[in-house]
Amino acid sequence: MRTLLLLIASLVLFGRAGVETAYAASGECTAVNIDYTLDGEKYKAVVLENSLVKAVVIPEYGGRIVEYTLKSTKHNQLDNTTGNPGLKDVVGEEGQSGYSAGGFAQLPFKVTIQKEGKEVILFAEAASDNLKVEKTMTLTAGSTKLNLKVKYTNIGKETLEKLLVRIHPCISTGGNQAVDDIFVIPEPGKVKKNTTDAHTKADCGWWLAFDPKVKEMLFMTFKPEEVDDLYLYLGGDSYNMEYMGKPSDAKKGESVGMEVNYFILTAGGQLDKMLESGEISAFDKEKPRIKTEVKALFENK
Ligand SMILES: [Ca+2]
Repeated sequence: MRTLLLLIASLVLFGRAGVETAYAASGECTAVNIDYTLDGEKYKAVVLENSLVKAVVIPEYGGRIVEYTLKSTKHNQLDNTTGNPGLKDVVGEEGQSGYSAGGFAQLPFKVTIQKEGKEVILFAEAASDNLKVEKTMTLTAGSTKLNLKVKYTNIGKETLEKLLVRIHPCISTGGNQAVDDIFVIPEPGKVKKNTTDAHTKADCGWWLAFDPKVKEMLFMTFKPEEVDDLYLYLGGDSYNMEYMGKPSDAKKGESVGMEVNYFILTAGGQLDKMLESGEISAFDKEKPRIKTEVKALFENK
């Protein structure tokens, strides 16, 4: 039954190839196939869309997300201008080379749309000799939230040691690169701002980037138990805000994974609603500090 449903979903999806983005009415989330050109290369891409945001995924190019765009301003919050564009994930031994580190960011992924309506869920999968990667990207009606789950499973015979997942987005908050962007990286008892390249222990479950000129914020949440290290990397006018997972051994059949959320805010007041509704969940201890930091940025304090 599941196979049949997936087949139908694929037919529906690919039956609409070539269509430009669909109008996504309020309360509705859609997935549409489009032709997409990036750095002179032509790709088949999938657009996930609701009334507020759209996300463009290129299955054949590592299943990477190359656009996370606020529709009201048309600002893509991801940087597409680097040699390794958009948001991708990799796994490796301690995050370095070995196993297929980086390789999955280039491989073609098989993509299925699992759901459209109140939310749209894109499932992408690919495999190497000893690892299978599965990822799920979800947009929810009436929210800017982009939820991403990645899971790497050992499908070989040998135990893979110290597997470490990295989620690696090239970011351009407010639709342009670093220039004046402000980074807020909380640690217990303190908050770092305007930092240069930094590794920070991932204890608090959130961090953000803010563009003070256009007043757009990329607010990010994650599960501290899955993340060892937050890595802010500034490269010229481009930057990454990278998640480094906790290294863990994976026996045959075992998995390592990570779940993260991205939000786009254009006013401080939006945050209160998101916290109240549970859209930004957990972090009760952190809520007062999140409110203070976000408000101060939007009010230019
Ligand atoms: Ca910016």
